[in-house]
Amino acid sequence: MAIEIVTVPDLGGAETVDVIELCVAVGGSVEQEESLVVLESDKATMDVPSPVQGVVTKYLVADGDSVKIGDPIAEIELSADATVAEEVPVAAEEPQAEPEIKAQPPQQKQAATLSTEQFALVPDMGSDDKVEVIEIAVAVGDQIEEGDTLLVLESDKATMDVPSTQTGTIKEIIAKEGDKLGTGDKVALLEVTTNSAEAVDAAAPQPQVAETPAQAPQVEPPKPVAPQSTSAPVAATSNDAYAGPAVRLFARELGVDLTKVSGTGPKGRIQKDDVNNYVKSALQSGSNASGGAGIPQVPAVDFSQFGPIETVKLSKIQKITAQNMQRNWLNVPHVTQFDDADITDVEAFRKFLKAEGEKRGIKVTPVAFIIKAIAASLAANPEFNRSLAGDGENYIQKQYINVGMAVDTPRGLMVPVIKDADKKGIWDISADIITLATSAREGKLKPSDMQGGCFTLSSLGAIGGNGFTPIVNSPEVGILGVSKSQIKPIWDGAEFQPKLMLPLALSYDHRVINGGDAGRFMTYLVKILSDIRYMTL
Ligand code: CAO
Repeated sequence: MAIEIVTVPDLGGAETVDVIELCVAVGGSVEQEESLVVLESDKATMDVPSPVQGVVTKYLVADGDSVKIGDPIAEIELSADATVAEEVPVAAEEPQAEPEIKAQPPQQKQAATLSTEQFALVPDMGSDDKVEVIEIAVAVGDQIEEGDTLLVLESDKATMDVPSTQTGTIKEIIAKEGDKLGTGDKVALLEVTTNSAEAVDAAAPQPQVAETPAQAPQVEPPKPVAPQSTSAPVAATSNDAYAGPAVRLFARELGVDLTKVSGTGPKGRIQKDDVNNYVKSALQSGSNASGGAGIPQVPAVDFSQFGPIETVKLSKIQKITAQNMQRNWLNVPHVTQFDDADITDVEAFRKFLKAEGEKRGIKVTPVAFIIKAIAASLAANPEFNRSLAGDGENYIQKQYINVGMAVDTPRGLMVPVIKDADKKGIWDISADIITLATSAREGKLKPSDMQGGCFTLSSLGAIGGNGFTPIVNSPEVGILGVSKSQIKPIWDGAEFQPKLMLPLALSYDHRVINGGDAGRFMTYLVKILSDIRYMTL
């Protein structure tokens, strides 16, 4: 087997530089152009790429060594099919002040646009386990940007977005929901369009997560470029993190924001293991590795140090509910308004219907009247029957009235929808409640039973409590939380009367609903619940 000795290449003017990172373990394989070591002068850091493909059999330098041009760095045993590059450039990056390293000759820029087909792959997940695809986030024909989520994977511990490492168009989606994928599996085929001049400009190698099919045009490997003098960064981005190109590429593949990763290398430089450890700890704490829009993560706690514990798997429904609740809580500016409705007469009427209900085999509970009243209030206050359009420029006014109903089931919270509630009477609504709540508890709801809701009711009346603030079920804009009715003394102008009062809490999306709209909706709802003759109008 042939051995290649890799030496320190032309440093572009610097006399000596320090070795600050050995990128490949001894015995590890290295691709041509993959970083072998990182060197640092007092002005800039440089990755030294391997000129050949092979196995690193020995490093001839150690972390912290000072080296100069021509010094041997490593021994590489060549792969059988390896070819030696004529000249391997140093990719310099991140100068920290005015660089003294001489500029290399500028590359000739070509204005041509290169279009290649590349596979998006599952990035290294830090283990050999396969995890399930729970959501495909793109469709064929979608234009996507680097960083856009392609699909969502779910392990035992957490869900993880797989971001695209390229900007382009989705040609084909290879993965399906329910597939089990592992590191390197194909997700989708992208048509990637690159301005060739930009490609030549880029100091970092092309991301390796995308495979280039044989027939695709090849993009020239990156050539050395002079370190650019940088102006002060405006905001902390991954570009500001202290890491080499190989680590940056690795972090991009995993969707990791490097500004959140602590570096354990010399002078706090972030190394590949630091990124791995960050992802592992994010997965263990059940958080999204990308840090959830910059929101600080709750640290993982070993509760067993305080007493006996049991770790219980979340059901699929519980996990989806958790994601939806967090998404809605973070996206929707919530306001909650409170009132009590006098349902003394409704309750008397409900009891009056009991005998008839027994004949029909339908039990009428207060929930049927509340749903009927919500439907009437939506008709009278159409602001609550809107959703914000995805473009942020429009809202959608719905002309149908479907009311979702939160159902507490042993496997988690489900929200089936009572369709056309405005067109249904109390018997039909009661029958729907029974059918849907039973199906939900038995796990027999169809997807269509849970789609198309305009507004949601969350009733804890049968359980208890004075009030709670429900979370809007976005993209709906309103939700009514109902608590347990109680007899209360209500002043009628002459004396206190015992009245059955129903506590109501209306949460709404303040982007779509104003306080005045909410006040009118609630006042109308209270009025018709207090006197159901209004429901007939
Ligand atoms: N005040 C006082 N009593 C009430 C009431 C209220 N607001 N609402 C219902 N009740 C009574 C009913 O009249 C019934 O009593 P009787 O048997 O004496 O007539 C009893 O409570 C039980 O009602 P129910 O729960 O069987 O049926 P329902 O129609 O009231 O509710 C449903 C159906 C699906 C809304 C309910 O079963 C349920 O799952 N509620 C939980 C919703 C939930 O989890 N919300 C939170 C979501 S966010 O975490």
